[in-house]
Amino acid sequence: MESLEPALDDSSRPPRPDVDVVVVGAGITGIYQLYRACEAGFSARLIEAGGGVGGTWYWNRYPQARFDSESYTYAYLFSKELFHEWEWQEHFSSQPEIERYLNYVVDRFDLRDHIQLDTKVTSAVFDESSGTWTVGASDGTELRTHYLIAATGILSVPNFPNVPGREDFRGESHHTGLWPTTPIDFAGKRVAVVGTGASGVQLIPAIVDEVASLTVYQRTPNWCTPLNNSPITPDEQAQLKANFESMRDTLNTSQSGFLHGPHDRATFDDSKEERWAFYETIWNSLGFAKLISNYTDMLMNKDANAEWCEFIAEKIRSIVQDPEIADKLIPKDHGYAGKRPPFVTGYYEAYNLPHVSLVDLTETPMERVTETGIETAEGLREFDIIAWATGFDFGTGALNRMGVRGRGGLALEKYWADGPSTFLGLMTHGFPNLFFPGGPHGATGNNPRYSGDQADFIHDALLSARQHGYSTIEAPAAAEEEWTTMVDTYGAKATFTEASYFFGSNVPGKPIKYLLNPGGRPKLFKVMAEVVGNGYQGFMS
Ligand code: NA7
Repeated sequence: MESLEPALDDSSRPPRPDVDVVVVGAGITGIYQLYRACEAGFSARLIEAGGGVGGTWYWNRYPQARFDSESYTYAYLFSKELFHEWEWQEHFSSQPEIERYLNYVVDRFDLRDHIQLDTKVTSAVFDESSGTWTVGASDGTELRTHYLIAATGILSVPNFPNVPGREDFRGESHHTGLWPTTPIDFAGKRVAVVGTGASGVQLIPAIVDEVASLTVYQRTPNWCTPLNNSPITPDEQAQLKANFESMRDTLNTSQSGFLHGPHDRATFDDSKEERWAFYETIWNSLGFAKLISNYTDMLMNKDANAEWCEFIAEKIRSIVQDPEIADKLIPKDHGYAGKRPPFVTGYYEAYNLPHVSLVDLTETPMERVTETGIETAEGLREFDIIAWATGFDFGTGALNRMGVRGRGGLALEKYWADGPSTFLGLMTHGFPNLFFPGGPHGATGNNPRYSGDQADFIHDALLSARQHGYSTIEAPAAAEEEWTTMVDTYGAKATFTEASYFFGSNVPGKPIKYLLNPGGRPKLFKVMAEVVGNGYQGFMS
């Protein structure tokens, strides 16, 4: 029988998505976001450039790359069973264990079939008629998705110095953030490490006993203090398990996502003798306690900060035998936490070894890399291996390189040409149904804690849109402006100086803009709660 209905012209129908959700990046945030999407019954795919899962903990596999947040505070807290099953070996676990953990999580929650490895997303184009994104990748993959969640990381695009001849070097050359999966043989090699940020100062003591010679190229020294790592004892293991709920509560409500509590005294409440005794305790404390549990005014009062710095400088002078080298290792351009402070194990001690030398690039700048080594104003030094520990294009690096095109073909990197403009550090106006948990303007401390908060917010928004039949989620321009103004205004007063990569100043030509969230997690929680409390009014259509 003939139909009386007019024939529908297929070409006039908006295209249907292949999946509900595409997540980009299999780091700790992307894996969690994928887990939540699958758990809620969305069809989901995760696309990852690397040959394995782990994100930061896949790429940064240089010797002794490790957490400087306590393992159990960095790990997932969404599943008590998972927390009980995985026994971290160390208070600050190293890359191999972290990579094993993330693989375990992927298998434990049946996520692997949703993950496509070795595939780099090169374009993401929004279609206004259907409210969907078409995601293109290096291998020809093309996938239409309703929601695009770019969990591409804030420290994921390596930064190399713009020094002539870098490609000419005929020895081995590796960036710490792009470290090969096959182990590097350092034994008996002449090695250069360029950069003394958190990565360089972890790598240097890790290889120093193997190499024939080690030359460290330092542009700016950092305030390094001991990590004070140790294995987790069976007693501690039992305590962690017994206290899971209370630990999770503390972490979920803490300002920066750590367990360290604040001190109750200001610096000059104490005599010098009392201060030095307190600093000694702090020096021997775990990781970020040096920042969080220090005197209450250490970050805000210049004189208080200078006292703590003087204590660290004394420590450096007492460890490093050559006074000239010790002096070069003491920062002069910033106080404690003016830049992201690294935590070390045996770093300063390395400079007492006869085969280790320090080249101060402020005295003798790097002129070129040759086929055989590095040439500075003091001459050529020849190497077998150069390790570039020269950092990342922080915050916006990956998002600006992903070929993101929003409404009207607007290029994200053009929209953000003067610095990012975001709402909650996770969405931006003109790019509907695009989210970037763990992105610029969101970060405030222990990364997985706040990026997990953001992933939960995104997840709840997706559920609400599904429940109420909305197809588009977009930050209103006014909300974005308010958040971005808050970041720019209070970022200018931040403890971190403009020399910190948190302002993007390490990448030549990048706009100097604060890239963290100066309101911290309390501000993130408050504004998220307001949006949810108002039923996402203005966000959904
Ligand atoms: P960082 O902390 O950005 O450190 C990079 C280091 O490389 C730092 O010492 C830089 O000196 C140095 N650098 C950067 N560019 C150059 C050039 N052109 N020439 C010489 N030296 C240079 O990166 P990391 O990988 O160590 O740590 C990143 C994060 O990973 C860390 O904060 C943790 O969250 C984990 P500068 O200080 O700029 O003078």
